[in-house]
Amino acid sequence: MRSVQRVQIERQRVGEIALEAGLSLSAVGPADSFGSELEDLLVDRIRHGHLDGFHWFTEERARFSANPRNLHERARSIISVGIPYWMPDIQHPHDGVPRGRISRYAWGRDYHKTLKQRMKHFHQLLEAEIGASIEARLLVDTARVVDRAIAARSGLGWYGKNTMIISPRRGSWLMLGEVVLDIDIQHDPPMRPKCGRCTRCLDICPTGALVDDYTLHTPLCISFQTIESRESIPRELRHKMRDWVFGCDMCQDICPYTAAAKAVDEPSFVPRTIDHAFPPLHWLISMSEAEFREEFSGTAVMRAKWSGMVRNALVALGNIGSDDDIELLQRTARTHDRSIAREHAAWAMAQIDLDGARPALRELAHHERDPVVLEEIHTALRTEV
Ligand code: B12
Ligand code: SF4
Ligand code: SF4
Repeated sequence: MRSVQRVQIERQRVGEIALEAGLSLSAVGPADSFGSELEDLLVDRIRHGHLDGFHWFTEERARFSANPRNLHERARSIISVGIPYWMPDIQHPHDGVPRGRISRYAWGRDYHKTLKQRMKHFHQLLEAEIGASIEARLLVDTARVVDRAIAARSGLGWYGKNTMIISPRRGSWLMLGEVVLDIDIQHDPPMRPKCGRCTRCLDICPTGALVDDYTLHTPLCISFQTIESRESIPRELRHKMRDWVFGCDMCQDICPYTAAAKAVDEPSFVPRTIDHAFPPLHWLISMSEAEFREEFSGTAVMRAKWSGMVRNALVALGNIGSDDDIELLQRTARTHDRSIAREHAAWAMAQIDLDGARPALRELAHHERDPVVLEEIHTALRTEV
């Protein structure tokens, strides 16, 4: 097969082929540079500290990512694709077990793998359809492009004030990828944003991370703290994290468009067991690193790493736990081999019952050698009830 750029393929046929490959949402846009408008916006976000915590999100990267042709110089069209994942039937069990919450996109198989596999299949089907080879780049997440800007320009959906791409009848429950091609396909028109005067997502965000319409301050976002950060969770954010142990869906759950989303039957996003959606906190905290790998390998949860998930589960238990949980917390604070776990366990003990925890905290202070853990213990002991 020879590479051709001016092949004819009906826009509607592209959608049918995408569907056949398991990509139920697709829209076609140009591959042109977004130009200085997007560059300046991203640089402005960086300069205001809205992307603090991502050492890779430099001004150089921002400028590079505003032009998709930096990744594929002969690109002529970008097909923005999405897999929706709204499955309202999977619910929090009311079984008296203290459980955390994992955000919906991470319940099942790692979406990078699913999207890449289906996009590869899509590419093959497109080549078979037109009878020529197509030079393509298949992008999910890690490439230096702004997925949501591409999705918005191609008309896959529109930007909500929560910064999510919202698609008609799917809400924002969709994971995005891009197929960058060297062929011309008729473009779809962009959609107009439809938030109107609504500000529900900004109002409900427990940490105030949505600092303005369409503006997220990353260091305040629970998603950043639970997934990306390898540090201690800032003390002032811990109680705002509630029972979230991986990501956060609150600014999506509240959205009237996402609440009206059509349920999908998407096996790749179904959790292997209910514990992969609402994990028992004792289970997460007591897990060894090997058990964590065995349990979560192949899912997006691996991104937080074992010590991150233990840290997150300790914060969640501090927020929702009771006297029944003190024994586990004390044991973790005394014996866990990761200082970040001992630190957050000490915090959680004090959250549940500060006066009751004082003797145990004093005892811990006696044996602890790590300065950060000691600081956490002394802060708790200095606190008045
Ligand atoms: C870094 C990152 C994060 C960071 C920072 C998020 C952020 N807002 O930048 C953290 C870890 C916090 C995060 C969290 C989440 N993420 Co994330 N993340 C990314 C990643 C890798 C890069 C995002 C980026 O470039 N940000 C830079 C900022 C400046 O871009 P932006 O927010 O899109 O900014 C645009 C808008 O503000 C808009 N805009 C600005 N002003 C105005 C004004 C008007 C009028 C309009 C209309 C628009 C508008 O234009 C800007 C530029 O395009 C992308 C994948 C990728 N490679 O693109 C996934 C991605 C954005 N994440 C995704 C998801 C699912 C999530 C979470 C829902 C996960 C979860 N459940 O916890 C949360 C949602 C939090 C939120 N409300 O955004 C999906 C979003 C899918 C969708 N439907 O939109 C993506 C696209 C991954 C994917 N492959 O699907 N994420
Ligand atoms: S994901 Fe959670 S913390 Fe982050 S902006 Fe949305 S509601 Fe706020
Ligand atoms: S909650 Fe309201 S403001 Fe936020 S994204 Fe949805 S419609 Fe827009």
